[in-house]
Amino acid sequence: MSRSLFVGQKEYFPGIDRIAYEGPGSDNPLSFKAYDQTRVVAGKTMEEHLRFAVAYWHTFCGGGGDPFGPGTRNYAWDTGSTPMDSARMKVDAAFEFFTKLNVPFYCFHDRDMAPEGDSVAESEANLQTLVGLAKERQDASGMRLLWGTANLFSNPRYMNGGATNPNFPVVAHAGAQVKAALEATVALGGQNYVFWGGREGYASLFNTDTKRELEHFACFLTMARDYGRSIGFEGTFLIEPKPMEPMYHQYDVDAQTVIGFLRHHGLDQDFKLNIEANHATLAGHSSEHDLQMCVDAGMLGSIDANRGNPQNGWDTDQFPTNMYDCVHNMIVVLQAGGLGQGGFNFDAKIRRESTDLEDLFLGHIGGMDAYARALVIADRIVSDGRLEELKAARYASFAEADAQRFEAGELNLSDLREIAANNPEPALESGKQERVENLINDYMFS
Ligand code: XLS
Ligand code: CA
Ligand code: CA
Repeated sequence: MSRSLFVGQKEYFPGIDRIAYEGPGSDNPLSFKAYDQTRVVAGKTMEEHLRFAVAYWHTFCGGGGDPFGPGTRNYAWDTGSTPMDSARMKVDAAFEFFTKLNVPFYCFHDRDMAPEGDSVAESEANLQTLVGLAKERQDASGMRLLWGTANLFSNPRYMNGGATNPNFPVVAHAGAQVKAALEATVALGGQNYVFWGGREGYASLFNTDTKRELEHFACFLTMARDYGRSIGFEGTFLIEPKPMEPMYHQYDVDAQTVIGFLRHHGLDQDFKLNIEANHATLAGHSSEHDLQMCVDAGMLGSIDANRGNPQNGWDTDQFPTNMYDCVHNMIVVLQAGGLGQGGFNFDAKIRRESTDLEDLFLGHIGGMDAYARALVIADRIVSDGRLEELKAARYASFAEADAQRFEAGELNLSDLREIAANNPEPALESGKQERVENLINDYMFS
């Protein structure tokens, strides 16, 4: 084992070496079977396409607790003599993990990295200290920050929301936190800044002025945009939709809701969307649906790669291993020309029953291999072109002169009535759903 794989005095993942690509024939569970970072697919390496990120919160802050019981994992980095001490150890553990996993990016909330202090000033100072350490570790390892964000949902003061809280002093606290988190993101060269509307929503209409809260939200996002730009943040602001959990109703329900909101408030030039697969399914969609809505609007920013559980509607944040979903998502991403400065962030946690240290690696390896395989399959599908041909064939009638005038906005309803009345009953055109589904399976398993 090379000592360069860990930093500081202590090795937090002993016995685990750098995870390498060993190919499909390997039976080493701590190796990549499909993710070969240098392999070129559709003109870019796998690393460039996928831009994988580790989520600081699930991987280093989640011990497996749930509403029915405490955590099942005790981590060595949680044993510092003070919260700041543990936070420093956690940074070292995190960078050891990133280096061993060989992943290029990570994402964090302010409170994942630095403990909250007794005052705004102390919280800011804590964050600056830890960000300084993370910056040193980034410079030494080559790791990059995909996005930063602020946790506006854990502290009890945010129980009724952050930016949309009916109590203005709480809104001010949310502002203070976002200001500091933006500064941290800039200091770490973050490529994006995320707003997930944790408790931006409500439980009862009887006590909530939704119009006012949504206006406050837009006001707050505008201030954040302006402050970010004023301190040199050149990345993309991202909104991450989610329909519920923890709030009964959350304002950022799904992709189309957020797109409409951003456009309505003139924020669509600076903001895009971060689509989490499990949030899309919680909203009653598929993840590829929400991705496609973003692509159609020119607003796909990044992806939180995970999955829910088909047996319930919860936000279980499992690692993505369902190949059909991964392939579908990758088709949308490839057809859109890639994620730009976004990436695939594993907003995923190992199960409460997964108590070995190596399970953290196994979860990420599984997700990375799943998306690497999906990339190869999706590239085959997209470059072969048959799927697109079948799709285009369904719209062939729009090449006709009247249809062209319709698309140009040159017809009115009376014109449509004349066309309908003067032509024979339209022939039934099959949607060919079974044909396209079979085709996808042929690509996946041939
Ligand atoms: C929670 C969200 C959260 C965001 C970042 O459900 O997924 O983790 O990604 O605040
Ligand atoms: Ca989630
Ligand atoms: Ca997420």
